[in-house]
Parts: sequence; structure tokens; C-alpha cells
Amino acid sequence: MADLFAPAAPTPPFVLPAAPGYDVSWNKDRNGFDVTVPGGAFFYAEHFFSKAWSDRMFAYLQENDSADWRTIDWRKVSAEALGQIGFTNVRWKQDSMKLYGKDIPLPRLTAWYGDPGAAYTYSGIKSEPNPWTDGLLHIKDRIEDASGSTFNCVLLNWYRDGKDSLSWHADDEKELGVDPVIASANFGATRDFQLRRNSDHAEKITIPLQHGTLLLMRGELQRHWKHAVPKRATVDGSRFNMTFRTIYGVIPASGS
Ligand SMILES: O=C(O)CCC(=O)C(=O)O
Repeated sequence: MADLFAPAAPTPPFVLPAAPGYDVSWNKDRNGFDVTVPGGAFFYAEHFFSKAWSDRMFAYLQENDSADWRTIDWRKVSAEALGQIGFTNVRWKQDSMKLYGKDIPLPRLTAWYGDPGAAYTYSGIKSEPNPWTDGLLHIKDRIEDASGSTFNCVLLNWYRDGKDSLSWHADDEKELGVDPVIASANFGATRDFQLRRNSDHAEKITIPLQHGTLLLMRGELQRHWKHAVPKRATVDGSRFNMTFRTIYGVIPASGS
């Protein structure tokens, strides 16, 4: 008999197409939604990190020796000026990509951390990993416990405001292996994360990634779907995203 007093299962803050192959269910034990889509799956936990913990991480990612992160408009800081700032906890950089022979700055700042040897190439840029920090290792441990997967590197993205973005792509580089699990942790302004199926660009799923949200992409998602973070003119503040990954062929550091 149904329990009349059981709390109703939460509803997800995103809509799936009403078509075969799409399903969402509340996972009570893991406090999040298990989602299947044709040719892929993901797990979404809106409040995986507590507000207090996420606030601390938001500060941690910006603390530095010269600017007050509470008041500064990072958009107005030039790439040169940014290069002069000593960030306390993260080695942020402004990468560029070559387009028609010109160096075009990426519309976001990035940083790459991981086990020694976990070098990664994206947008044609090869990055050697910075050594893990305690803050990043703490997040990695929590995500590993929740996902049952292990990770040896993380890409950090800093979207200074809604003008920063990330274009359509899949995390399907050879070094990530077949059907990788990618864990995405999010702090700061809410941004829309979109998924679209390779075979049918018409169907898009828009998932709001909020302060403290965890998204785990898994199954064949990187094979059959692409994802993006589009510009949003109305978003004012910074948003930080971390995607934890595993690069194969790296010899694990002892003790890690
Ligand atoms: O910022 C995000 O949510 C997505 C990040 C991402 O797709 C990537 O780093 O490859």
C-alpha cells in the first residue's frame, strides 16, 4: 500500500524530451536524480556541497595577493594584469587558441591540476598538470566516494560573467579512454549547461548548474552527445566549474 505520509519525490529543475529512451528517477540514497537519455546517462545532485562549504570554495578559488575578490569586476582586468596577480590557491591562466593565424583568447580562464604526467590537450592547447592542492583533493575525495569512480586530474574553468562561455564539444579525447565518467563540480553563479544529441541537434536539454551542484556524466554520453555552456547576458557574477577526469597511461603517484 502506498504510504500517504511519505514525502513526495523532488522534481528535477530541467525538462527531458517526452520521447522513448528518456527517463529520470529520484535516487533517495544519493540525494540526486538518475537520468538516462538515448545513448547516455548522467546523475544530478543539486545540493551536493553545502552552501557554507560552497561559499568557502568560491572564496578559495579567487583569493589573491592584490585584489579584493568580493568587490572587483574581474571582467575589467586585462590578461596582462591578471598574469601579475598572485592567486593564493589556483594558478589561473588565460589561454588563447589560433584562429586564421590569430591568437584569440578563450572566453574563460582555466587551470589544470592532477597527478604528475597527467598532461592534457584541449582546444589544441597542451597543459602539464599543477600539483594537487588540499582543496581540490578534498573535492576529489568526496566525488570519488559518491560516484564509485576514481579521477587523476581536473580542469578548472572560471566564467567571469555571462559573456564567458564554452562551445559545443564532447570530452572524448583518446587519453580519457572509452566512455569516460566525467564529474563536474560547480560554485558561484548558476549557468545553463546544455546537452544535445549528435544525431539530432533539434533536441536540447538545459540543466542549471548551481552553487554546490554535482553532475556526473557517464555511460556513452560523450560518444553520442555534446555539451556547452552558452553565453547568458543576464549573468553578472563568476561561476567556477571543475571537471574531474581520468587520463589513462599515467603511473599513479605513490600515496595518491
Ligand atoms: O563548465 C561546464 O559546466 C562544462 C565544462 C566542460 O565541459 C569542460 O571543461 O570540458
